[in-house]
Amino acid sequence: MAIRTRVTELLGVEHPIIQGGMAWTATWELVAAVSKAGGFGVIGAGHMPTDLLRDQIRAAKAATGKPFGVNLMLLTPHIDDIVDMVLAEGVHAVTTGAGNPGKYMEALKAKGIKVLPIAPSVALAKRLESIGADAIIGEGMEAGGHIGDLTTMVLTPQLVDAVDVPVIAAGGIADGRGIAAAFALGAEAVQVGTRFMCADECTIHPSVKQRLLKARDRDTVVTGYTTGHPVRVLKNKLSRQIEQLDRANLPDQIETLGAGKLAACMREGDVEYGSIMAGQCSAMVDRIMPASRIVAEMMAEAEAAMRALAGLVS
Ligand code: TUI
Repeated sequence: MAIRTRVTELLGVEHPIIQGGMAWTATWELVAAVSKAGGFGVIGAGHMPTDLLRDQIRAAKAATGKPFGVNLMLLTPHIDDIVDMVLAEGVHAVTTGAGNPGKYMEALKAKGIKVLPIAPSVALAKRLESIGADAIIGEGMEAGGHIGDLTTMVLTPQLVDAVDVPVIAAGGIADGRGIAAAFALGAEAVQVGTRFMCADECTIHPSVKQRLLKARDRDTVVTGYTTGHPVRVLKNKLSRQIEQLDRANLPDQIETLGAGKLAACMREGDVEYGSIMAGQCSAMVDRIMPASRIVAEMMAEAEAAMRALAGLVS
């Protein structure tokens, strides 16, 4: 059994599962494993230096002949260099986050690179469709990292009604029931981040994986509202410090305190004073397993959920 949609066609993949392009987290090892499993792996560029990202792209290409992509984090200061390098190296698709990729759209499309922007609102999605987005990733505020303010449940159907290109649902999807729910809302694929943090092939520090396994339903918090870039993280000493700075309305101090803290968490394993960016569905992740099993299990669950729903109709 397979689920075919416009997104599986667009990306040339077997399964409608796109792996979230998580900074300092989605490195070539995870990306290659997801793509080999029939999903779409995405390298998280974040603030990564351009040379390092080039190495990541080459390593992913060497590890798999399957399609994969790069997430462009548009707030990074050297984003122009990164886009130039991605244009030169070539990848199947880019996802974009934390801004409007309009400036780069023409050049990317001219190279045959599909552009899948992440949009947290209907207005932005419509604008992005009008300038050539190949699909829209609607990311709800259940997601980890930088978020908008709508939930996946309300954002997805509104995007589906507003644009003609396919919609990919993101935020809060960690098992096959979530895939079935997203499809019921009209999505044609899902983006999954947090669940893949506990893939064997994900190279984040083992302490972060253990923290995710322990997470309970109310363990994430959104900090940094005063900076204009709110971020969902697992609660720890750093998140409590940032909450205090939010209450004191000191956004500049939040930016200073937050600098380098995602890498400190994901690479060095500082789960107390590092930034544990992860989604609300952290509580639903209870095993570490190969990426191929995550993909296979989620697809089997999705198919079972869809059949069970069809069985309710008489
Ligand atoms: O980008 C993400 N998630 C991220 S980026 C990131 S790095 C970072 N660290 C600290 C502060 C800020 C960023 C960690 N997690 N998800 C996709 C996403 N994109 N969520 C929200 C948006 C977004 C927001 C505004 C996309 C477009 C947008 O447009 C504003 C405009 O320019 O119209």
